[in-house]
Amino acid sequence: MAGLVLYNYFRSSTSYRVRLALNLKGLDYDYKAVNLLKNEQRDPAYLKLNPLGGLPTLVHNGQAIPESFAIVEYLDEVFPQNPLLPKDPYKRARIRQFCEVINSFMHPMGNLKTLKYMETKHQYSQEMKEGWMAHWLPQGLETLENIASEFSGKYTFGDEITMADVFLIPQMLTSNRFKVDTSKYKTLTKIYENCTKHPAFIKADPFRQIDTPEDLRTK
Ligand SMILES: N[C@@H](CCC(=O)N[C@@H](CS)C(=O)NCC(=O)O)C(=O)O
Repeated sequence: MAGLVLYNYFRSSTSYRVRLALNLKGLDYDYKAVNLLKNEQRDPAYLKLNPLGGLPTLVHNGQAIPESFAIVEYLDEVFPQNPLLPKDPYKRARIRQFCEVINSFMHPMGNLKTLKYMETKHQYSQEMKEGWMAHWLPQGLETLENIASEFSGKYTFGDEITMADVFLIPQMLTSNRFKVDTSKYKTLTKIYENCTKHPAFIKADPFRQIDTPEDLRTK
């Protein structure tokens, strides 16, 4: 088990990124479920590991690492098998750019705390939340599509899976969940179809985790 413990939630897209990185590297880990709907991410014990109360947190040999971007990079450094970044510095920079569009621009727009705030302070209905997402997410998806159409092969950057795919697939799923039409992004759709056939992606799928509720579980 290499002393790896992952605090995560089946539906959290940032958790999904880290499950993907672990699976792609063939690493076993102890799955600790933190239920976002029960606000368990605000429990004082969890806040000691992750002061912003976000999922996921990886604990490796007793040391906690919050933030999925930092975790994925850490795993890639400590477990070099099946690298998630190529050697070429230019491509590495463009992959990080691609991941940043997702991590810094797209993900915060749909984060639970963002949408909860809109709901409680500004009386946002589900329809208004979908309108909010329909405004912001296509801007990110458009940028991702342009980058992917420049670099893609079977996956986002050529024919090897990289960190870009680890960030992209969870965000595509979130976009679809908020009824943002991703089918018009042809390159991203092709990559999504290729990735989701891969065993590491099947194993990390939100609808196949130990904390996936029965009614959402893939049969
Ligand atoms: N930038 C952080 C974001 C962490 C984050 O906020 N994750 C979401 C789940 S996808 C969460 O835990 N939200 C809890 C909340 O909004 O209260 C990361 O990549 O790890």
